[in-house]
Amino acid sequence: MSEMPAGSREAAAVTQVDAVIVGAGFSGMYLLHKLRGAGLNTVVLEAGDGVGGTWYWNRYPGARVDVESFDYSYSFSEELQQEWEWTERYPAQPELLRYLDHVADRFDLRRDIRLGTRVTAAHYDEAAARWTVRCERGEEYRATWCVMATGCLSSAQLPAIDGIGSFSGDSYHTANWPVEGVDFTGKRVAVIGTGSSGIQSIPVIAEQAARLTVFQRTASFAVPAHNRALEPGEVEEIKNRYPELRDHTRRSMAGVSRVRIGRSSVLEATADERQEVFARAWAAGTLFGLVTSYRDVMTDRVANDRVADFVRGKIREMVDDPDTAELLCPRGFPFAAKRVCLDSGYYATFNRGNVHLIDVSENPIDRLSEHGVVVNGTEHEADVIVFATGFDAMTGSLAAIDIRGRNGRSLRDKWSAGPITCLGLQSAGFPNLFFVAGPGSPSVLSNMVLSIEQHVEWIAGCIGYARERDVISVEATGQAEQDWVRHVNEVSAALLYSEANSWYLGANVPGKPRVFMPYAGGVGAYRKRCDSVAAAGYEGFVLTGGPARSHQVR
Ligand code: NA7
Repeated sequence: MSEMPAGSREAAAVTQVDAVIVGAGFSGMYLLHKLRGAGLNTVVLEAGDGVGGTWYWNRYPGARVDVESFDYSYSFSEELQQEWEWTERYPAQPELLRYLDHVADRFDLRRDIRLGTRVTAAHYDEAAARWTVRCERGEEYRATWCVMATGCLSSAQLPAIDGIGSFSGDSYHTANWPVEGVDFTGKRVAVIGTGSSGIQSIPVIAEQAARLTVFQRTASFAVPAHNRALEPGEVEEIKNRYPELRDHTRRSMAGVSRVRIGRSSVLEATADERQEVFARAWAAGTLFGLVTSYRDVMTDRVANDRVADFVRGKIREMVDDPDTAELLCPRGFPFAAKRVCLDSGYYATFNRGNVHLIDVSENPIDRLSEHGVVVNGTEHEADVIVFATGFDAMTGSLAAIDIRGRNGRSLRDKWSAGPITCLGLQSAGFPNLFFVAGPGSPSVLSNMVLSIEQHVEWIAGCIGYARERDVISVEATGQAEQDWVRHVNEVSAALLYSEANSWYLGANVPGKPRVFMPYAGGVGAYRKRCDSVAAAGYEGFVLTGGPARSHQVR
């Protein structure tokens, strides 16, 4: 319903709905489907000109998912998972976007998605128990429920390098890639950044470019993807086994079906046994194979070093020039303490004559000049610069919106020393505001689609429970979120994550507080916790009744 009294410009743009969802990626689309099914008048506001979120924006050459397709897909609809045909283990961005477009059409989602609509503010009106959500072009939405489905890696970061505006050639951030693509033929290309986006794009750019110069500040650990087409028989088998596979993934650590955590210690294994186990994990081609090969890879630095040594050995085997190989060998932080990358020809690319690696760990990039990248006084000329420089992860897309809860308190202020949430789902002082895959939930440490589905179902369940009972507001208590934050910290403190400067910790963003943001306790344990909170009538949350029941429900 739109309120459009004649003559009032401000009121003309106000739309009343039951729920506003910010973001039309995997999260926002499924949530729209769920809330609509529960009878809520729901709108999704999406900054992009298409649906797909991460897979709409990250169109850089070589962009691929790093979790196997049959895991990295919705499980909520049996028809959908039976009818969709994944072509590869690790599909590329166009296929993922086709899938998400298909979902939008199949579930008739588009009529409630407003594209090209960037949300700038969300303010809670306590008296009315309603959120007012404002958009860049002035539209306003008022809603009882507001859900930030804004993604963990959606606030792209350009580095703070001097002269960034003075480069006269073309430049692109991997997460803001032009829809029409970029032709690198005959060009001198500079890529800054060697995280996952750099590692995926470099081999593809190298095939086109006349010359490719890679600027590496920190070498990443990458394991082979062994990507390949899925065989028809294999697909059929997976489809037949979906109930069992999905059930396993929901109770697992990382939310993927083919990984089993090793029970023994690296340190107790002989060198030969270790080598055999690592080689098997390497051959499997998954993000999680090595890290789960033994139980102590993420808890014991010496155990972790054995894995790191194995990977360094593999890099030396793959890269012909010994000096380049040494530069590509990650050092100084544990394996998997930064996100592991999947390699589809990355290391081998450095054997090409047109590819050059510049180490900027000791001597950082001085500045960008009109003609290229200056390091240690030397100008490396380029026609195109690609920034594969990552994201203000997990909180960046929330901080970009002026979110104000009870008493006008801003979420940015509340989180100035690090995000504080109850289960990654809510933050006290912000009633009826939910986050999908928020900080404090397994999110980026897991198969994102599985974690998103779990959050969407929990949020929809909570809203349904509240509506059945005339509850007008649901809000995490300060005590519950403190307890949860303590638990999140305890779990990560027992692991090696804090020994690397990663985006998990916000270490890649100047001035960002160093706090480990995701929940490392595993999706199975996390789901149990969320389910028991719900089963206990949303223990740790205050449910406040409407005018007819103005008492506190809990
Ligand atoms: P990442 O993993 O954050 O990688 C960003 C890269 O950019 C990383 O190598 C950074 O080096 C590098 N970087 C950032 N600023 C600079 C400057 N100033 N100079 C040189 N190098 C710089 O982002 P991605 O997009 O690759 O991947 C994000 C996630 O998306 C990934 O983990 C997957 O989950 C999918 P640093 O390591 O900070 O030294």
